Amino acid sequence: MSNSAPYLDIQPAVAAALAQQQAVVALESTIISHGMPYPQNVETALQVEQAVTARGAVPATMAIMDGKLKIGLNAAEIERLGQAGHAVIKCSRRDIPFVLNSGQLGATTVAATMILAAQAGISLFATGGLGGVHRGAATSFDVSADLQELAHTNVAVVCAGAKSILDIGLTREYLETHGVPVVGYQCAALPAFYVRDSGYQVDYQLDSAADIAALLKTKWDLALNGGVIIGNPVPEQYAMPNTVIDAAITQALAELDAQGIGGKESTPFLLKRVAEITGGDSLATNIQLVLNNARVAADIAVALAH
Ligand code: PSU
Ligand code: MN
Repeated sequence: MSNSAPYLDIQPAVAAALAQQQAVVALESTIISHGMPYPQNVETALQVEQAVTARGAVPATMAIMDGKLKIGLNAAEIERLGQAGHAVIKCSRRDIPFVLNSGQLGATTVAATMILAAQAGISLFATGGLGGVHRGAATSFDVSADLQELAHTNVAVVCAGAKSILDIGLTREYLETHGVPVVGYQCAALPAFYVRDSGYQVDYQLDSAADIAALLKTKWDLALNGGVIIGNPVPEQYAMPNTVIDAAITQALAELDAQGIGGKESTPFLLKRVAEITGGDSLATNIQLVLNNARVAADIAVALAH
């Protein structure tokens, strides 16, 4: 049993929805501080919240702020995170107690957002892309803590797959070993963020929010603990050409190597460089896929609440 209640600051609208067992969707904040430039990061975060609300669920953006685990942020708090950008501490599981006790500003990764969501009793979460097994992990040992969290924590993550800055094949193997199902929402191919097809299949395709909610219920009723990945491809009209993305990723990876960047800096560096190399196109794609994931997560949360 955890004793997390004194550490949580749950926004009133989120607390009310949880008390009445209404649909809530968790949202992460590393995507705001480290995943997109200002001011598009703030604009997108607010639009994502509106997309969740429009589908009948309550959004809860997570962060660590003023010595509290924040379950739900207001617009001023989202602005604060977005403006501070890379000055905000990127928090995964490891970082939570330190940043909390120091009173510093922390943004939550997928792993940390799952932890906060689970503490608050939220089981659906929408984001852009997951962390995973990095290319060259056989020697770097760089495997995102997101994958370990999915192995243990009962939160379903709607995402557009993982960027091919990662080794998607090895990421799939890791998830299989740890019993994390990868579901395709209306798709058989696992999406790869900017593109609709990573070249890998999902484990199971499900075509409705109700079917996915039923899967989550069965998994957790059976105490098969851990998360579920719901891959939701970027809408066709916003997908990017494979060649453009592949070239940008190859260049960003070479720069990462040349500069000897590792640890928690790797993913933000790669995200930033890919966005810079591809210019505004990739940012537009990024925004659209996050909005699309928010809608699907809200639909599943509503179905699960019924
Ligand atoms: N991938 C993206 N966008 C992101 C991230 C990953 O396409 O914003 C962020 C998420 O917060 C994810 C984190 O949880 O990076 C993973 O970081 P790491 O690889 O250091 O675990
Ligand atoms: Mn890493």
